[in-house]
Amino acid sequence: MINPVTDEFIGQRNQRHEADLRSDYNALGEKLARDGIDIEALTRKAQEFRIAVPSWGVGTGGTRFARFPGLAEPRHIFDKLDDCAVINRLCRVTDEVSPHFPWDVVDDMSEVREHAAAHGLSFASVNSNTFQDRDGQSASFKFGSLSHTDKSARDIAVDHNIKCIEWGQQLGSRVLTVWVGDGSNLPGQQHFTRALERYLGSMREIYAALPDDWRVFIEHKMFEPAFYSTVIQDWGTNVLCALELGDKAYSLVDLGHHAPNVNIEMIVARLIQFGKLAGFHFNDSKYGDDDLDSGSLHPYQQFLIFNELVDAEHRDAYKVRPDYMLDQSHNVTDPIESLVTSAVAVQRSYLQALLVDRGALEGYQENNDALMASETLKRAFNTDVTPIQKAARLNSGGAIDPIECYRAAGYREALATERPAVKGGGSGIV
Ligand code: PSV
Ligand code: MN
Ligand code: MN
Repeated sequence: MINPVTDEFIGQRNQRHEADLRSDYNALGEKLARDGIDIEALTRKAQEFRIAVPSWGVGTGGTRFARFPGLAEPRHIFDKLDDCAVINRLCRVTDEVSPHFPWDVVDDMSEVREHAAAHGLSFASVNSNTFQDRDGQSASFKFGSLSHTDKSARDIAVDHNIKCIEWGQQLGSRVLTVWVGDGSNLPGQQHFTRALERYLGSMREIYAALPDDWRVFIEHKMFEPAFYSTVIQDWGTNVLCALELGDKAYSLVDLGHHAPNVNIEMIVARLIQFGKLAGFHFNDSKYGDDDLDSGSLHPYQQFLIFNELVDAEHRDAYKVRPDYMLDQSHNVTDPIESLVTSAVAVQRSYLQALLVDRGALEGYQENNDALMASETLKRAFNTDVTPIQKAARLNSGGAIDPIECYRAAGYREALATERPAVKGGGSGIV
């Protein structure tokens, strides 16, 4: 495989930006020092930050209407890992990949693990797919999977999740994420209680198959592909199921899986308080599960979520630290560029949240000074931490300007012959 995005190439491109970065970094360092903040300590935090990328995110996404594949689309998990390696090489915060099964299954999974390791990548949570039928499947998921009325369909779904754990073990993962598309399209179609009982029955079987050091993450979603009701519709049902299953079950928050205007940062605070926050699928949205690039529409909401996360770190409130992952669909951009930009956008929210003066905020909260409490958050949010992020990438061997570097390298063009054009069409509603 030809890969022009080499460490050497990145180093050469960085030379063009180093002088500007040094002066921006020094200016920000002086400004932060006046508030008693050490820019070097923040830069180390930026370098330690990690967020996983989804294997499915590196392929061009689609809508219900069409899919328009780009140049050099990845053909299989090995190509996907090559693309993930480029993302990590540029931004140096995405050294974990989250695979989706059966999309990413091959005969010998040890080859997948070795391929990833050769790129310095390892595996985050594994995701099960019971929202699509396989060829020749004996009972369909059309009316649900883990909650289906037909036991034989439920058994196929349970069995698939158990296989996902086994594939995950071969990859060195220790988390299974379960999202089901189960639900109903018309009032009366489904008995709410019985459907959830069936779901819990299936999940108990999966839970029993978890190895000792594994956890299971439950993902809720308000609608789509079911449009009237979903079995795990919100964080309430999610956390009730996690409590019902036991200590290895946690609730995962995908930002796009809520009604518009829901106070997601407050959900995060509640899940932390009761020790049930699994982690996140980051993305952004305007209307529903739009899967837009993280921080592209609601950077303040993303910052407020990180404000809760950093507050929990500060209070030493975690039993287990939450996992961060991107879960996006890239329909009109190069997925590599979107994933790099999004990883940087999430890292930015984290750094801004680290800037919050927690002592002052607590004082304003205790004294009911609403205006100054809000200003304390905004002061942190309005600080441009870009020089810290650039310096962190430079220190870790990444690109100061990752998109400029990626475009200059001509990665897609170099791979165009090896990865022939694929046809568009079809529906890609998930
Ligand atoms: C569903 O909308 C979802 O967010 C779940 O995480 C799936 O696993 C993922 O998208 C990919 O289809
Ligand atoms: Mn998701
Ligand atoms: Mn989603």
